[in-house]
Amino acid sequence: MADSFSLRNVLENFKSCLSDNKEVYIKYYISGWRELVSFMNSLGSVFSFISKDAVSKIQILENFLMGENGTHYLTVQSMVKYELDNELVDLTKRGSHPESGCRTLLRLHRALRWLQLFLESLRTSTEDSKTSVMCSEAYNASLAQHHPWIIRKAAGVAFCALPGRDAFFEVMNAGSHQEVVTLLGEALPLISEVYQITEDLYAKNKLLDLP
Ligand code: 1PZ
Repeated sequence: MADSFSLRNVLENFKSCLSDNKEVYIKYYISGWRELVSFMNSLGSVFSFISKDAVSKIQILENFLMGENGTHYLTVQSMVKYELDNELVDLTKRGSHPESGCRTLLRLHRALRWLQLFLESLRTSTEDSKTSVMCSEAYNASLAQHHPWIIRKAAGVAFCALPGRDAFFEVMNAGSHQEVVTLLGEALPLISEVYQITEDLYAKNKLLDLP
């Protein structure tokens, strides 16, 4: 394989995400997503409409982080506070802040729920399990409810192009099947914790339906 994706890198980034006082570092959050995107790209061009959207969202957040107000974008917590305090978020309909950090991160946050469900079903899968089925079940239970019909349709087509379970374990590039399963067992609690902290923060600030 041309690039050096490994599931381990994803794990490392999500591990680095949490600060001592349980804030979520945006830097590692987006690095985790970059790794996932490079993985997805290695699966073929059917997925490029998904990775394009993910990359553009990662880029928006990175621009904030590197920009003149970057110190406010160190963590998800500081971003939410900064953008809300300064009225930089379109709360009910898209207006003058269509690409706020808050609404952009929310899209990735919802996708993280998909990832969590998908990896969990991969971890507990058996030889006759189908990746396409696991993937679409995870999608229907998470992201799908936020997507219009046309995107759900396109996603369904892409899922059919997923490699089978054996090949999928292979491309995760983290050793034998058993080693991948073990690594997933370590990674999932971290991903879940990052997800839950973000979910609670967004719920508390009533940001879960940002347009
Ligand atoms: C390995 C298989 C990959 C399956 C990925 C499952 C996710 C399917 C998502 C399909 C989304 C397609 C395109 C664009 C959607 C956008 O409209 C939405 C909403 O954003 P808005 O329009 O409001 O700005 N974007 C999203 O929901 C973010 C989707 C990010 C998906 C990242 C997936 C990364 C997968 C890693 C694979 C291991």
